[in-house]
Order: sequence, then C-alpha cells, then structure tokens
Amino acid sequence: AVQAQKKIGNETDEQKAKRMEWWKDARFGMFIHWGLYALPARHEWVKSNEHITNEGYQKYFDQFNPTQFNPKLWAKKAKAAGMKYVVLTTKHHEGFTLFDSKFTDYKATNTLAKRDLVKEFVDAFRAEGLKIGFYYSLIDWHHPDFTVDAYHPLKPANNDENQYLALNKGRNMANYRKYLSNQVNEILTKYGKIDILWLDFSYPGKHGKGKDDWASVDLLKQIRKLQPGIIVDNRLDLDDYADGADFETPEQVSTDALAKFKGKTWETCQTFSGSWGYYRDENTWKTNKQLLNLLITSVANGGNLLLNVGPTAKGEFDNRANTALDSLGIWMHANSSSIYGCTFAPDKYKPTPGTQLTYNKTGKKLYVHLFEYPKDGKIVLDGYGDDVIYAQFLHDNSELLVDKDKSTSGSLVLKLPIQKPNFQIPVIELSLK
Ligand code: H79
Repeated sequence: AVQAQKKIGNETDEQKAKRMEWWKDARFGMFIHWGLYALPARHEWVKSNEHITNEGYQKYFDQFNPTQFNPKLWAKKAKAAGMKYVVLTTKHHEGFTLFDSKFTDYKATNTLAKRDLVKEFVDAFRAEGLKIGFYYSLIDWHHPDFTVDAYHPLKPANNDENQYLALNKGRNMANYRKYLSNQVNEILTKYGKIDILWLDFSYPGKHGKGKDDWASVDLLKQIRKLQPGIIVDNRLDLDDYADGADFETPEQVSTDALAKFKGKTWETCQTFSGSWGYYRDENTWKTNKQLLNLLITSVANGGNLLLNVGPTAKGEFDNRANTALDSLGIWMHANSSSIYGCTFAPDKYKPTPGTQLTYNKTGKKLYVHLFEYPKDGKIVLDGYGDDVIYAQFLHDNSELLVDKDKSTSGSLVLKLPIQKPNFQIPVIELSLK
C-alpha cells in the first residue's frame, strides 16, 4: 500500500500517543448491540437478509417494551468481567435510535420504553468507571433519503439497474448526510465526554457507499471539534489520510489471523455466537476457552478485544452471555496483570509450543500463558534464562522453582506442579532483569 500522505488535522504523533494511551492499556471492552432486531431475534441484519420493508418492520417498533432494561446490571457485569470500556449501538443499520433525537420520530422515546435509553446507559457505565463508546451506523435502512444499495433491504433481485434507478427516484443522499451529521452532533453533545466513536461502515464501489456518501472528511472534522479527546475507528473510508482513523477493526477474524496486525493500533470485535444482535436459536456459541484465547491472542499481538453482548428484547443479557462473562471474570480477577498495559513480547523471547506471551514493558514482566499444561510438570524456556530473576504463578504469587539440573545458560527449566491450577489457562509471571 502507498503511504497515506494527506492529513485532516494537525495533531503531532506525541499528542496522538497521549490521546490513545488509556485505550492501549485497557485491552478489553464490551460491545453492546441492542435495537429493534432483538425482537425477531434472528440476526441484526434481519431487515436486509429477509428484504423487510419499513412497514413490515413496524411491528418491532410497536412491540418494543424492554421492561427489564437496567443498565446498572449491564455495567456491573462488564466491570466484573474485567472490561474497561463499553461501546453501545446508539443506532444500527435498521435506523432506530436508542437516544432521543430531534431529527427523527424513529426513536426509543416514541416506543413503550418512553425514554432516552442512551442517557441511562451512559450514567450507569460511567458510575462503574468504564470509558464510554458510541457505535453509530453510517448505514440507515429506514431513512427515506438513504439510497437503495447492494446491502439495502429493498435491493432489487438480480441487481437490475433500472430497478435501482426507479427505487432511488426521490431519494437524496445530501439530505441523509445532513441527518447523519445532525445525529452525530447530538450524541457528541448531549452526554458529556465520549471516549470512543465507532462508525460502521463503508463499502465503496458500485452500489456501495464510501467517503463521498458520508462526507467523511467534514464529519471527522466535526467529531474532533466536538470531542477533541475522542478515539475514532477506521470505517469512514479515509485510508488516503494519515489521520483518517485511530485504530483498525478486524471483525470476527480467527485468532490465527490476528498476528498480522502486530505493530499496528487495532481492536478485534468478536461475538459469542456469530451474530451481534440477540439471536435466540444460534447454537454456535464459543467455549470459555475460545473466548480467553481471543483475549490473550489479541494482547499477545498488541491489540484490544471488544467482545459483544446482544441483550434480549426485554433488555437483559441472556444466561449464555452471563455465564460466559462470569467465567471471563474469574480468570481476569486472578490474571488481569497479563492483560492490562501489556503488549507483544520482544522478539528475543519465543513462545514455546502450547504457550502465548504477553509483556509489560514498564513492570519488566513477561507472562507465559499455558494453553497446554505440560504433563511432566516442566516447562523449558530457551533464550530466557539469563534475563529472568524470579518466576511465579500469576493467580496466587506462588514461586516456581528452577530445575537446576536441566537449566543451562540461556535456557530456563521451571518446575510446575503436576496438578494443573484450577484455571483454563494458567499464567506464569517472569520478572526480568
Ligand atoms: O454491527 C456489526 C455488524 O452488523 C456490522 N459490523 C459489526 C460490528 C457488519 N456486519 N457485517 N458487516 C458489517 C459486513 C457485511 C457482511 C455481509 Fe452479511 C455478508 C453482509 C451480507 C453478507 C452478515 C452476513 C450480514 C448479513 C449476512
């Protein structure tokens, strides 16, 4: 790729590093996808997937009545799981806003919920000390001026050009751009300091949309002016600009694919089960070990994990989500020092098979995550020997002795208990010289 030359603002590298500091240390956040799609409970793309018209979708607006919505419970769950920030869908592709907007009637205020749900969400998560992020969909399948494109619910069968023309007669993206700018203005002015803006997404090309459709440059200038400290994702289609984004957003990629982001500033967003919105019948839930693997692999490659929950139409996390979060919380309670403030290890330390490394530069600690527990109770760390001054388990600070007979200069052999500690992935903490 050609080096991006153009710039939108005039921030220095040092200023940017300072702005990003909390986010890089946090490493673990909660994504929340909640909207009318929680009612059909079969994917947040249901409107597009099933070609549902605004009229056909109206029943979900009429029935939306989240009697159990209590964001204080959500915030407590996120905090207990070890998450440091949260990102909520203030509006998803369906166009329904959880916040009270002057620019639409298609909002939570006009449902049986009768109130601004974003306001309560922000208050609850701030009270738990989490940083606040807003997801806002650039795409809008409800707005009458948003043109029909290849992802739109009304997309013509067989991509028929004449049908596209007919459908888009009377739709005017200039009006939609104004609406988009107005609503971004609302969410960035009505709720105090907002830490992250997660815009989603661009798909430039034929029957797609990109920076000209959103007026991305002007929109980003507006965002930075309203919230100078905010961190913005990379989905505005501004790759030509050196400062067109703050972080990359690999979505639902496998752990194997995360290594190629090493050295970049990035966050992978992941689901429990495949879809982002609550999907009742999805039976593809990741195991607790897979979730831990996602978190550790992210940090081991210098990135963040934004793990999604899709609350139900009633406004609650379902049992499967709660159980998974509880499990992560137990691990994080004991082992979070290998996550917060950590990144990939210096090249000279190679992970031995069945392990992954994270590194805390300030504390001079190396963390060895034991994905496979050695049956013989020994672990050989080649090339670490001369640098390590002490070794212990992270979860209980119990010493790990060096096997003097087996260790040679440069190579360290640690004696582990034959009985694996009661954690899916135990962690060894090595103090470096
Ligand atoms: O908000 C979440 C998703 O709804 C949104 N971004 C995350 C954070 C997103 N989902 N997919 N995409 C962005 C890219 C498009 C994927 C698609 Fe498909 C593949 C669209 C049509 C085929 C996935 C599968 C959605 C519908 C079927």
